[in-house]
Amino acid sequence: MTAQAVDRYPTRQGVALAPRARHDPVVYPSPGGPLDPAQVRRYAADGFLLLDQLVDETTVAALGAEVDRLVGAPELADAEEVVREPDSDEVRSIFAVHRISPLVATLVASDTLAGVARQLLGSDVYVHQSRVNRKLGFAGREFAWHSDFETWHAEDGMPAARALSISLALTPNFVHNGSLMLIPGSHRTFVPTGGATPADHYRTSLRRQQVGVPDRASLTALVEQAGDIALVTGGPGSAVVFDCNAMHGSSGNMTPFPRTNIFVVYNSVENPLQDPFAAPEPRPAFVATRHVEPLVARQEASGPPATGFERGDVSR
Ligand SMILES: O=C(O)CCC(=O)C(=O)O
Ligand SMILES: [Fe+2]
Repeated sequence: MTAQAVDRYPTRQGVALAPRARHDPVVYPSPGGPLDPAQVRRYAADGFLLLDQLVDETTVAALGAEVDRLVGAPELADAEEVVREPDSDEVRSIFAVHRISPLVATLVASDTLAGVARQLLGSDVYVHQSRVNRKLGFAGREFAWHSDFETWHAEDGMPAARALSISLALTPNFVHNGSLMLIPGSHRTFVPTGGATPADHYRTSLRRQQVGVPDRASLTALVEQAGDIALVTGGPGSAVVFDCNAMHGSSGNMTPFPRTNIFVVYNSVENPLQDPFAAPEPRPAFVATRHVEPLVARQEASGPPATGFERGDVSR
């Protein structure tokens, strides 16, 4: 057991703590990768970057069929990886989906996705978490505003903000079907949350998060500072890469159109998990991998390289 790192991001201490500046870089030096310098600058400034047409149609169709298969698979019906909606039996999320599906494993390890993570994080990376978020038409409920890093730090023991997520759209992400909202620039501020993490918090938080949600005054300040909220829309195969501390959330889906996305969280191999900083026990491995296994590229799972954020549609 390595010594526990100093807690540079106190949160969930049972008292209100003021937001504080992020201590870690957003982008680390690297020899290069799929992104051009303008894209890297944009990511560093906003805390996210849209990658239009990241994955080709055929691959996306295969992934969509794979998700349908997993949702209907009898052997997964009672699996802990499968999380249902708070008010219905519809499948909301499937966690560790790269462990369950070889097709998703190939995607996750592909240079198209992992190469972006390596470039921005400036090191080898491993998968901290993967999941499909389905957000079915009429049934898909919201995700409250949160910073992923706040949870990963408190509940998983992630010491530094040196991780990112890539969300790949398998269905269209429209303006009205519960697409992801991000607060530009919010990644530079760490917003501690109040309360304390209950035992086995993940069992309820993955359905509807209540602890680890920032207060309204802090959220309002972040939005005022940004001047706006970004809504990430795009067709199947489009993706957004966002920093682990970017403040984000999404509304419920009251349209008939499903919004199915695969989320992959890449953490730097130089940022291994410690004991949780503010939780009684670490969460189980299917929500937070505790074993650092650097990704080795499998066969390429995608088509043309990403060609710039201008073509996508981040509406502000
Ligand atoms: O699916 C979404 O819209 C947001 C999901 C999310 O932020 C999460 O699962 O951490
Ligand atoms: Fe999140």
